[in-house]
Amino acid sequence: MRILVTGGAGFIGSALVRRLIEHSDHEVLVFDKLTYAGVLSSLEPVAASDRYAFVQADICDPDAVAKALKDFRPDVVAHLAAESHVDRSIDGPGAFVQTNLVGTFVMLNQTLGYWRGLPDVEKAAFRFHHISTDEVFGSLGEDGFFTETTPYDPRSPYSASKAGSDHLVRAWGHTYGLPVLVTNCSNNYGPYHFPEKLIPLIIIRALNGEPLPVYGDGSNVRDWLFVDDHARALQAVFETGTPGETYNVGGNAERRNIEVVTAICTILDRLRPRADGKAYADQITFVADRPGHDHRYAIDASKIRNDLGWTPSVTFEQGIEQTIAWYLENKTWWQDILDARYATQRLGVA
Ligand code: NAD
Ligand code: TDX
Repeated sequence: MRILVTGGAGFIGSALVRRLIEHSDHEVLVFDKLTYAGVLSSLEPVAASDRYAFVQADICDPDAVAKALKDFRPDVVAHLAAESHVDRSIDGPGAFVQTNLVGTFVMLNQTLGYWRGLPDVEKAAFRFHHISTDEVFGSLGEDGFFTETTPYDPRSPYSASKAGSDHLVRAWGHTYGLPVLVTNCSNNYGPYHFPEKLIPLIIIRALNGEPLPVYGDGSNVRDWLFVDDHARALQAVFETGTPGETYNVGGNAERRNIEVVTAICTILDRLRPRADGKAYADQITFVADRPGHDHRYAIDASKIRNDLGWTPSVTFEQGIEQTIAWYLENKTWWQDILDARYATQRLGVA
């Protein structure tokens, strides 16, 4: 199959592309604008493959999207390109509306034109797979899980823009018959995670001897999934999922933020003890809470398990250990990001 991956230079997109090149026969075209969050070095492991190609372009540009579709003739569009960071959506929501809503509209409209021109057999096999988040469902109390039928209740500019994009995708499926798939996934973590997100931010700041900012009292809960397991889920969905269906993807690994930060500190104490012999946990600092901070997300992933046979392959304890080891061994990857564009746009505690 030929897979066009929007946002393929991002955290999850690059994990998907590495997986497809290394563990399948599919051909991949990455379509990515290379915003501050796009990191080409995340694709270095596959850059030499003749089944991989890259085009730098904006999903909001209809001509660029149409050209990529016409030239590459994909069987699958895996749409991951988005503005993804909640804190940035609070400071500057415009880019989120533009990329996540308008960009998804452009992707759908151009893909519809391309799909309508395909021969019947290719038309039937084609899939537009939209990659979304569990944040569209809002915030849970101490109990309960998000299922595929949980009503939408987005509460941040980021999640509202993703919720709107999910609705657009389903509308293009219902109204125009485009064979769409939607996945809503919980918090990912793993290698190549951009340094502004909680887990890499804590690892890097710990190693740099900086304060480790925990929002509020650290009691907010996220359901963590190792990124390579998400990539496996995405492949299962676009290869074997039923068009028109939604699949929730989650790690069944709920942790309070303070538990995550403490776990990172404990592992670093063992793998890379502080020079002064003190514990990394001494660097933990409670800071002002995120406005509108959702309390808890938790996914019921029984549908994708029962229908497609997907389950996570690693526990949170295994995944976080692997992730920390990767950051220790790949300082160049993240130091380059800190030194370059991101240095002028860094969020969080100075
Ligand atoms: P990311 O921010 O790491 O990467 C986004 C990528 O999209 C970057 O390479 C960026 O250059 C590209 N991009 C942004 N705007 C673009 C545009 N206008 N045109 C073309 N490319 C553009 O994001 P991520 O964490 O890899 O998330 C990927 C997708 O998965 C997003 O749609 C996100 O909403 C969703 N998601 C993320 C998580 C998570 O935990 N990170 C969980 C569930 C769902
Ligand atoms: O410095 C921090 N301190 C802190 O306590 C940061 C950056 C975050 N946090 C908290 C906020 C959240 O409760 O940690 C949790 C995780 O924060 P993020 O890494 O910013 O992720 P989150 O807001 O949960 O959203 C992520 O998961 C769902 C992705 O960024 C989204 O794109 C995805 O849809």
